[in-house]
Amino acid sequence: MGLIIFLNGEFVPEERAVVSVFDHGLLYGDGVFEGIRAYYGRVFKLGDHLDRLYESARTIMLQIPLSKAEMQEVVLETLRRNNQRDAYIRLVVSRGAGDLGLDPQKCPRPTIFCITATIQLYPDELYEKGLEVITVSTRRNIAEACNPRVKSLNYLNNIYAKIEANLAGVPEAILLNAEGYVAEATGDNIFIVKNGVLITPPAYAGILEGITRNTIMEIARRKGIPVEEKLFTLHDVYIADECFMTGTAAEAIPTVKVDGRLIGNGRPGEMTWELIKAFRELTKVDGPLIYPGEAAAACSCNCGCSCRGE
Ligand code: PXG
Repeated sequence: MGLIIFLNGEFVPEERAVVSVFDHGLLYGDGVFEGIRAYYGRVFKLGDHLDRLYESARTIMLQIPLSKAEMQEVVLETLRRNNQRDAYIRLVVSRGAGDLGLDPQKCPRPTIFCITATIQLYPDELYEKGLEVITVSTRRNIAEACNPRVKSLNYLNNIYAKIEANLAGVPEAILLNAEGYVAEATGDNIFIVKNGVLITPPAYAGILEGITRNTIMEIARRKGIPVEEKLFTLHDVYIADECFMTGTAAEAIPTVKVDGRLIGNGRPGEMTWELIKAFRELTKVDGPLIYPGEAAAACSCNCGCSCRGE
């Protein structure tokens, strides 16, 4: 059965969920978006995703005609209309239809849509074995041009890198920033572990501040693991004890080979696994419930999930 999509205030079957060819999201990549996950009947870190969506919109001077509370309800109601408890959610606000010129002032009404789909995950085997990645020649956009901190619809920079990864036959690629420091992957943030310290590039390295990234840092700090946001180079990656990538789709995935160099002993690291496990536990309890009545009917197995003891 087809999906029900939220589009500009209506819930419509997917074959009717179409936007104008004059939409500047399509013509120019002028818009913002979020990729969000629902787990166990809750939308994980929904508040953080909405904050980032509205922050991205603010920077590109796109006025979203819904409050955050209304937007939260859009996400929850789309999930309900599709009877979903676990999903990958794509929330998009584009500049809307205008004329064929660039001028955003000619676009009176933003286009808003929400798709709640099933997710294509990396196979379990990749989590057990770890990813092989390469560094690509494409550099991450400089902040003064198309700021990577804005989650805009303009992803050509990342797509160039993805094409290089595809050509090399690997699933992800590391991008350096214009200064040659490690920035991030095409759709994931990067972490390394060295001598017990968890290290990830800072926002000013020119990255998207991933919500998974922030959650992993929070979990690590709670566990007493030292965390540093600092610039590092490829040499630091090659000599790291552990490496992993984080993103809404991948969660956290061990990375064991970079540009042909084995990382550590070439197997997923211990700290990486400790963090992945803690992250997966958090997905059971974080975020607003899709079906609010379920709060009282919490599971009897006491695992924090929403299985209701079934
Ligand atoms: N960096 C970039 C450039 C991203 O696009 C992340 C990091 C991770 O952020 P979160 O908040 O998810 O932890 C992202 C988000 C894909 C795909 O198909 C990935 C993203 C967005 C859209 C598509 O791989 N990742």
